[in-house]
Amino acid sequence: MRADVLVVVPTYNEAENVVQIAAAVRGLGYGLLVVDDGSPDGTGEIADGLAADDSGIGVLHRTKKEGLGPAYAAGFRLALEQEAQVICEMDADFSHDPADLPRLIAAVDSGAALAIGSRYVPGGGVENWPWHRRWLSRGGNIYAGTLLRTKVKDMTAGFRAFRADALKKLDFASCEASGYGFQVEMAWSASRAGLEIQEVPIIFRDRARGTSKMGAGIALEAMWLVTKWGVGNLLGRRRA
Ligand SMILES: Nc1nc2c(ncn2[C@@H]2O[C@H](COP(=O)(O)OP(=O)(O)OP(=O)(O)O)[C@@H](O)[C@H]2O)c(=O)[nH]1
Ligand SMILES: [Mg+2]
Repeated sequence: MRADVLVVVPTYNEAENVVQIAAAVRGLGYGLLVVDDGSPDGTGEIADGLAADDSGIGVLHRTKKEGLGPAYAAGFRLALEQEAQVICEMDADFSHDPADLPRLIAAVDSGAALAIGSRYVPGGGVENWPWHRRWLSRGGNIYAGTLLRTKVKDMTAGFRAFRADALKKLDFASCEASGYGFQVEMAWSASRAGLEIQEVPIIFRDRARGTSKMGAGIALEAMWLVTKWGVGNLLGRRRA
């Protein structure tokens, strides 16, 4: 049991995955917080049913779908209020293997402020993703890494563990991005704050059940914001 660890899982129409993902997290002995944006398929109600039988599960209901960023920001606020010491991010669709959570948490236990489950360090990778998703993810990461001048190889990764005191230093409530640009924004903030970031290799697998929420709008938002931050940073450096 690790009552000090809370795994935050955002959900939107994950009725086919939420029971199994909850069982996997609870089986590892970690607390679970589901952040559901009023899923029309009843994910939130299913999660409520699980929470009624297990005090280690919490459900945060939000009224409308606002994207990953605001869902995580609300989840982080609650996690810190509840005094969790290690706060994890994980998708509900098993693209992130819950069995990798102990390695992420171990990295934080041994000193990292932020552990990122990374596809782009030796030992990491992607399985059964279509070529256009691979290209988008790889290209997006190279673009973000170059423009933002960070050493983090997988900026868009959504499988993470934060030490609570490190998370408190990051102004997650003011993040601009609502899609996976949020992940880039958080990794960049952590890097600028001088926090110790450790990338832990993971294999990312395409979802087996349920439908993707990823769309062109999310990718464009991330690209636009990275460009804006990168250019702003460059001008700021020149002025300094
Ligand atoms: N609360 C909330 N969760 C969301 C929202 N959008 C996506 N999610 C969840 O965030 C996680 C990642 O979303 P996915 O749809 O799997 O996006 P993705 O992993 O980039 O896309 P795929 O690889 O195609 O599955 C999943 O657990 C989703 O249910 C949202 O607007 N609100
Ligand atoms: Mg997914």
